[in-house]
Amino acid sequence: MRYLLAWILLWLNTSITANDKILNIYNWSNYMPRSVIQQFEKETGIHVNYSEFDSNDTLYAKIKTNPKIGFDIIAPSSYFVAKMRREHMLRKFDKSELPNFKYLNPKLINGAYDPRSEYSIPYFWGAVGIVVNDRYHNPKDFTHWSDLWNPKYHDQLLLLDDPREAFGMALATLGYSTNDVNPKHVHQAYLKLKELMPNIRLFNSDAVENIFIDEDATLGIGWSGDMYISMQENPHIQFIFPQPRFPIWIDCFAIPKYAPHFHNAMLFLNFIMRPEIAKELAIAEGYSSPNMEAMKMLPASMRNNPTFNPPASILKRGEVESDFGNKIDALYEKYWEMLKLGAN
Ligand code: N2P
Repeated sequence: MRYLLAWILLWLNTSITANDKILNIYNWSNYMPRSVIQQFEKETGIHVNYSEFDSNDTLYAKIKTNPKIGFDIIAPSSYFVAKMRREHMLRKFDKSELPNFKYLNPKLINGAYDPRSEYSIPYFWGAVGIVVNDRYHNPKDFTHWSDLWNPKYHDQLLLLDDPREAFGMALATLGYSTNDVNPKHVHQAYLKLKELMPNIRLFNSDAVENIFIDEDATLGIGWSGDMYISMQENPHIQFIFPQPRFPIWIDCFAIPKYAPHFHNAMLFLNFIMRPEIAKELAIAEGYSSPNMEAMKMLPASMRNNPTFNPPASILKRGEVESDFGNKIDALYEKYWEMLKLGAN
């Protein structure tokens, strides 16, 4: 009996130790280079299981339907941090345990979505804009979102498969704020998007870079950093910040309420805020970093590139996506489904 007990204790101990050395990350597609994960594994001895999603909605649904799914790190945009926090889906942490937090830009922390930065840290931020390949189109023809509605672009557009980005664009086209929650305006935006359907060739969010690089689409909307990376491969790609205004998002890292490896998640958060690592991340992914030290370390060619780092004169037309609350979220969901099903 004593022998059996000792054996069980030994087994329990090894399995606890083994579990301890794991971190399960669920991130946006094409959003972190393998080299950074490997460096974390090497430094800590923690094995990372890494998987990807293509929209906030997918991330949210996955955790809502199965809160104990086992993710330790997730990457909601700021307005989903607000929603998930409200619905008690995130685990609070003490940022004083994250010494590298001090490198973050004060303008990008403590936002309304997480006023005391207790549930999230910002990872990257960027904009939604028009993407044009200048071998096929004259970029000068695209200054306003409404230019995409021109019937001559029949069956040519890539639209991000993302209700918030599509509605943001449609609301701006109608002259409203991209964060307008008036149900009448949201309905008008839906009708406006319906008008655009004949011009849409495909919806996609997780292969946008390659689709534009390979010129499988030559016009559409995209996220700034994905396009910054695409331009390095295909210099005919141009990114335009359209009139009159455009959405800005802040993607964050957070720890789900039932994360099995909380301590490892904290180590990871601190690791990616180390300036050298944040710099490597920005170079690999083409997105602006909230890490001020990392931004200083970047080559001037990147810092001065408006797609990567838009100047204040452009940014003043940007609107940070805000949390709408469940009622408006449901309205978006309904219209988005109707739009994609081609319903009336
Ligand atoms: C990266 C996707 C960017 C996410 N491929 C925009 N929220």
